[in-house]
Amino acid sequence: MKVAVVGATGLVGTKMLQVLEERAFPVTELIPVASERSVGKEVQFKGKGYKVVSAEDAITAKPNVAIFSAGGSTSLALAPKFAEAGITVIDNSSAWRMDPSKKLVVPEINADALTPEDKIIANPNCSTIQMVVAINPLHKKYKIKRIVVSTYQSVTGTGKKAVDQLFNERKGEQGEMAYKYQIDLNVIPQIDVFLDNGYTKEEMKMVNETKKIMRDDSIKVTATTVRIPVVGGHSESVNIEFENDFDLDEVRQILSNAPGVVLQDDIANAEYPMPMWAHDKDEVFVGRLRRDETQPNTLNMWIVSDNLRKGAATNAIQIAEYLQSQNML
Ligand code: A2P
Ligand code: 11C
Repeated sequence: MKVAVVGATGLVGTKMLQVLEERAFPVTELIPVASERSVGKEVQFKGKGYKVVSAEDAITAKPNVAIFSAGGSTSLALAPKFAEAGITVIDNSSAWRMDPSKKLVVPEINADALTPEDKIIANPNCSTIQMVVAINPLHKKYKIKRIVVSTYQSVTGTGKKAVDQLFNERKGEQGEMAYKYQIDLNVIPQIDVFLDNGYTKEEMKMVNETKKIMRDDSIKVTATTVRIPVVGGHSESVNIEFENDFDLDEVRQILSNAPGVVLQDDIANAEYPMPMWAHDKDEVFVGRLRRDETQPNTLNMWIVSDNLRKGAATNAIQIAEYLQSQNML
C-alpha cells in the first residue's frame, strides 16, 4: 500500500506514523505531506528518513490512501482533490463529519457502513470516540435515553503549541500562548469556540457525532468540555440514563467483552482509569462504575483514553485496516 500522511509533522501526524509502524500496516511507500514551509524536511518511519512533499506531489504519486490530520481548512481544500484523483481519504478534522454524504466511522461500531464509493471518510472527534466505544455495547443491551458528560481534556488535543505552553509555564518561561489563559495550575472550561447556543463547538461535536456514529437520533446528549493541564489522555465523567434497568455485574461483563475496551474498576485497590496509565495505549479504559442513586436505570462511569491514539491516529488507521481487509483500497 502506498500511504500518504497529510500533516505528517504535527502531533497527530507523528503519532500516525508511529501507529502505522507498530500495527504493521503494509506500507510499501510512505508519502509524508505538510505545509509548504516543511517541504524538504525529514520525518522518521521504520528507522528511515522520508522527505516531506507538497500535496500536489502526493496526488501525483497516487497513494492508495491518504490519512489527513492537518486541520479543517486544509482538509476542505485538499481532500476533494485527492478523492477526485481516486485516492481514498481518511480525514481526522471536523470538516466532513456532519456532511450527510460522508461516513463518520468508529470501526468497532459502524465500519459496516463503509462501501467502495466512500472516498472521503471522516474520523470523529477524540472525546466522542472514546465515549462511544465504551457506551455502544451498553446501548445495544439497555438502550440509552440520555447522557450527561463532563470532560477533562489533555492539552495534546490542541496540538504542539499547547504542549509547549504547558511545559514553558512549568519552567517559568515565557512563550507563545495556545490558550487565552495560563493552563498550568488551571482549568479552562472552554474547548474551541462558543456557538450561538452558549455551548462550545467541542460540546456540540459530542452531541451530534454520537448520534451519527451510533445511528440513533433519539439519544439525548448534553456536554461540558474542559481543558486541564494534563498530557496523556482525555478523561470523561459520564452519567447515562437507560430505557431499561441494568445489573452492575452484567454491565461489567459486557464492558469486559467489548472490543477496544479495558475494564479497570477495582476500587478496593484504588484501581481506575487515569491518563498516566492510558498514555500511548490504544484502548479505552473504563472504571468507577456505580449506580446513580438519585434516579432509576442510571449509571455513572469514568472513561479515559489517549486522545492522540484511539481518539485520532489509531482510529484512523483502524479504518484503513478495515478498508484494506475488504479490498476497498
Ligand atoms: P507544518 O508542520 O508544515 O505546519 P499540529 O496540529 O500538531 O499543529 O499539526 C498540524 C499539521 O498540519 C502539521 O503537520 C502542519 O504542517 C500541517 N499543515 C498545516 N497546514 C497545512 C497545509 N496547508 N497543507 C498541508 N499540511 C498542513
Ligand atoms: C481537543 N477534541 O481536545 C479536540 C481536538 O475536532 O478533531 C480535536 C478536534 C477535532 O482540543
